Order: sequence, then structure tokens, then C-alpha cells
Amino acid sequence: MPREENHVMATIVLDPVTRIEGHLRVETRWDGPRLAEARVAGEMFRGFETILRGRDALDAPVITQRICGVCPVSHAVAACRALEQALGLRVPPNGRLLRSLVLGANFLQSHLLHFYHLSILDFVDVSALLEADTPNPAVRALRAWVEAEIRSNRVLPAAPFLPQWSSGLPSDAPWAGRALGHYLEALKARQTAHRMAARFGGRVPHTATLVPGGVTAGVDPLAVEGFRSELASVRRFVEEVYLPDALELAARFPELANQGAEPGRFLTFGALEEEDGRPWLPAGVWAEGRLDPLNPDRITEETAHSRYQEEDRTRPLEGRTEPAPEKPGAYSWLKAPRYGGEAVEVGPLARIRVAAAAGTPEVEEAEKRWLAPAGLRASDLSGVTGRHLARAVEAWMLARRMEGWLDRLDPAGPTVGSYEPKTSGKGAGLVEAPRGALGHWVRSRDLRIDAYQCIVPSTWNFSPRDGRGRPGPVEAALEGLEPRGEEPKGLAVARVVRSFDPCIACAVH
Ligand code: NFE
Repeated sequence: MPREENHVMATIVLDPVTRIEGHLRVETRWDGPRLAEARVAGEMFRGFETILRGRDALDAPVITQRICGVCPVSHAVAACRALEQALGLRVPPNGRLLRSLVLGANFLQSHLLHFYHLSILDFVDVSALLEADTPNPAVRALRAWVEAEIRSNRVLPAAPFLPQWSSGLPSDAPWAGRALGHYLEALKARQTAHRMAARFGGRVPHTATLVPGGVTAGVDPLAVEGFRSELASVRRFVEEVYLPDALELAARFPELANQGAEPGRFLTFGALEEEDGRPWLPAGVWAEGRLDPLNPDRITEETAHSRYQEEDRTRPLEGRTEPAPEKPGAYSWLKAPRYGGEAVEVGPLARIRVAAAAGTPEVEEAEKRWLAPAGLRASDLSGVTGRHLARAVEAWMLARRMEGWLDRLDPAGPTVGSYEPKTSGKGAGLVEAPRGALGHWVRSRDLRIDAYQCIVPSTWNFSPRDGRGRPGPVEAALEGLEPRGEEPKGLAVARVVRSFDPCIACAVH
């Protein structure tokens, strides 16, 4: 790092980063107005891969769901698919569709959680309400309420403490008021999405019906119709509230499309299964202006700066996950996944960019309806606002696709394949979770887990430096950041970090 004489570099540390899942530390060094170096670190060890060794192989979907309370369905599906490959189990079309419906419901609730409950407070300024000059009685009442809160020194802005009635603000209310009001409506929409997942998952957040070979819930017509009407209400929320808010955010902060845009290499395993096992959104790797097919053999995990003992670079099933808390040079409990030796971004932006490059018709439709009127293109989405928009657009595309999956369920067909598993074998379950590419790799011996490794979306995005000292995707996105003059540096860092939707509980697993 360059250090001129008489030139003091400022350090800003966010530790812990709040409004995320898990324990994340972000250390940044600034060269004047420019962020020169960033280190992001997962601050805890969990050890699921070690816990799994020696367990009954068929228990992996139950155990790995406990990695996370936000995206447990993705872990269940990844574990099921890994075991299906290892043990030669077949899944009937109903089983795949039910899995995608439960996982799709989880995507919807997760995207809403991220936008309204974790991120939007980075962008709204309730003090705008104090300046609102409007005769509208609802806005005036909210303004009086905010003034009273400030006078009594209660903490603001803090949406959970907004009054319930603020969710009904009219459309001419200031954006801060409307967006925060939507915080409360989004809680209800998430509740509905959770209910949808429970209809076929048995319970949430940790489902009870997803097993290797399919889903043990039947295609009950009452559950199907209940799911359909709940899906319609979540879709309405996405169309009428979420997408307009995400577009308004992008319009209000145009400079954030360029902030946090690195590393500019995107990877996806292909999102959500159709009934024949093909992915709904395509798999692929986009880098340097080119889309390449995914080659899972190019995936490695590095540990040069991670608190683990093993060799610096391993293929997934060769990893061992043996903690080394005092290892010299190590600063994170995350390993560093790499594709062909390169750091890649995963998540909704990666899925949309790969699907756009592949000419997926649904992305073209979404672009025409939502992005083009705002002068935006799916293939150009990037940076902080690009990630928020990609998530919102994906929620819309997914809600529509799920209606089609409901139509294709066959009430007379089986939901689980015949159950005569082999007892030994190796398998990989490569799926997409809300936050990006998720892989589970398993080796079963006599139906016992001999080896198990997970590479999780937030491990890709929040990885530390690798053996060559090259930064992980979020580190790369932060380095070079130059906030606008009046924008506090810590806030600019938090906006970039949160745009990746960190889940460090998952990332360290
Ligand atoms: Ni804990 Fe997750 C998702 C997975 S993590 S939330 O989405 O897998 O990055």
C-alpha cells in the first residue's frame, strides 16, 4: 500500500456491521477521500462440516438447514441434490416443482427482508419528514410524531418504532415516510411468503418435508389454491411497492450504480429446478464481456488468510475445516472460494447478468416493463443500486414463474421417488440460494457421511484475500470507493457491504 511521507492514512472499522445476519468486521484504510484497502472478516467459527462427519447420510438435509434461519430451504435442497447424485435417487416432477415452490417462497421473503428490513434505512432520512410542507393530515400527523420522538431523544431513524398507521401514507407523502411505512407492510408480505413455504414445507423456517428423492407433502388441491392466492398478494406487493421503491432508490442515488461495482465477474449455478431438473434461470460464468458455461471442476477453496489448517488450495471434497485460530496472516473464519483462481460475485445481480447475457426471454420482458422506462438495461445493472434492482426484478420474475409451477403440479402423481438408495458414492448439489451460488459436496460410505463440504453464497462474496493476496469480491468492491463530499464514509461502506446481502452465519457455517 503506498504511504507517502507526512501522509496519514485514516482507518475506519465497522465491527460489528449491523442490520445483517452474523458477525462481520470490515476494516478500511483511506488515502484521503479514496478507500485504499479493505479487509472483511467473518468473526466466528461454527463447524457444521465437522459435525456432519459420521452422521447418517440421509440426515444431511435436516442438519444443514440449521446452518441458517434465513435460507434453510436452499441448504435442504442442496443437500438433497448432493445425496440424490451420490446415492442414485430419482426425483419425480412433482417433487422438483414442490421444492421450487418452497424455495421460491423463501426467495421472496428473503429479498423483502433484505430491502425493507436490512437495507432501506441506509437511504431514507426521516428528517425529510420535518421539512415536508403539505396539508395532507396523515403526513402532518407523522411529522408531528417524528418531532415528538426527536424532542424526547428517542432513537431515530429507526423504522420499527414508527407508528403502525404510518404504513397507510398517501403517495404524495415524502419518500422517506412512504419507504419507512412500507417497512411495516413488508413484514406482512414476508409473513405471507413464510405461510406459502409452510404449506408444502410442513413448517418454516426449517422445513420438515424436503428429503432426498423429493417432498413428502402431497399435492393437496386446498394447499395449492391457498398458495396461489397468497402468491398473488405477494406478487401485488412486489409490483406495487417493492419494484417502485427499488426504482426510486436507483433514481435518487444514480451515483451508486458505479459504487461497489467490482469485481465484475459473475457466477451462477442456475436457479430453481423445473420439473425435468433443468434450472429456471441459466447457469454460467460472466467475465470480461464473455459468458462461459459453468465448469464445477474449476472451483477451489483457498485458506492462506483463513483461520484453518488445511492446504492453501483444495477442491471442495478435499477440504477438512480444521480450525487454526492463531494462524499467522489469517484474519477471517471464511475460506476463500475461487473459480479458475479468480474471485467472482454471486447473487441476484450475477443471476440477472448471466440470464441477460444468455438472452433469457423473461429478463427481456422484465427489462421492457420495469427497467427500460427508467432508462436502465438488465445487462448494465451494477454496483449498489444494481444489486437492489436485480433482487427486485428477480422477485417479480419468480412470482410469475411460480404461478406456472403451481399449474403444472399433478395431484395424481408421486412427490417422492422410489426409495432404494445405494449406500456409497459421491455427489454435488449445486443450487442457487437467495444470496447466490450454493454448493454442498458429500461422500457417503455405508450410508454414513465420510466427507461433507459446503461453499455458500456469502463465502464467495465475503471471502478474504487468497494465496496471491488478491481481494475477495466485497473487498474489491470497496477498494477505490470515493463517497460524495457530504456522504459519511462509514455509511458509504455500509451501503456497499449491505448491497451484497451478507449472511455470515452461512458464510462460516
Ligand atoms: Ni444464511 Fe444463505 C442465502 C445460503 S448465505 S442466508 O441466501 O446458502 O449466503
